[in-house]
Amino acid sequence: MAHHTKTGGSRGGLVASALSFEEMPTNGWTEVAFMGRSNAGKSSLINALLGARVAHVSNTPGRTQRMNFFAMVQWYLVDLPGFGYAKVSKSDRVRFGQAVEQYLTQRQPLVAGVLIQDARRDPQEEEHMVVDWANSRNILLVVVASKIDRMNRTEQQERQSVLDAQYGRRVLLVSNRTGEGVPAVREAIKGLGLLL
Ligand SMILES: Nc1nc2c(ncn2[C@@H]2O[C@H](COP(=O)(O)OP(=O)(O)O)[C@@H](O)[C@H]2O)c(=O)[nH]1
Ligand SMILES: [Mg+2]
Repeated sequence: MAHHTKTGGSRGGLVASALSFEEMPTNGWTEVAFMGRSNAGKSSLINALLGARVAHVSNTPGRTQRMNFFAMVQWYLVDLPGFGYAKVSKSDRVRFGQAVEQYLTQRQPLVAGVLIQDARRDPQEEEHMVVDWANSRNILLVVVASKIDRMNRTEQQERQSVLDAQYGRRVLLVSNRTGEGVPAVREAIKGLGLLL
């Protein structure tokens, strides 16, 4: 018992699955929000980062509708619902949209975001909104483009320069399948002063 640290033992543990502020942790740990379109590979990236299957990987878009708080070493990784819930009813879409919007605009411990998109796609309105949100709240944003294992090297280089130009920043290309590029995402998070 004595040689186990409390934080180390619970690393990656789901501590809250929230629909509103009342259900969120109250101890003030820094929060990093993971965002992306459904099916972008967000849960897979979280699992690749933590080296464990903590986040639910689903083939059904929109199944993760709650804001899921995973305990890291004195910070929370927050897995937000994906944008574009194709199979969720319109009222659910509105409700969860508002809850997430309130979280993104008002949550005090939230200092950074990780936006994940499929590297083969161009950013759409939702991705641009995330960039605008981060700029307006002075939130540090890491942009990750997934599924590069689906492209050859030439295509990867082409998408790297196109996405860098579209986002106006360096986009981190990853494969959650092979793990390529994942260490760079880990380093970016550590660069925020957070232990991972
Ligand atoms: N080939 C490939 N498939 C991926 C990658 N990341 C995720 N996927 C697949 O894409 C689908 C959606 O992934 P998931 O992590 O659930 O996406 P989420 O909806 O954004 O959380 C699943 O079938 C994953 O196995 C990747 O880097 N490469
Ligand atoms: Mg998911």
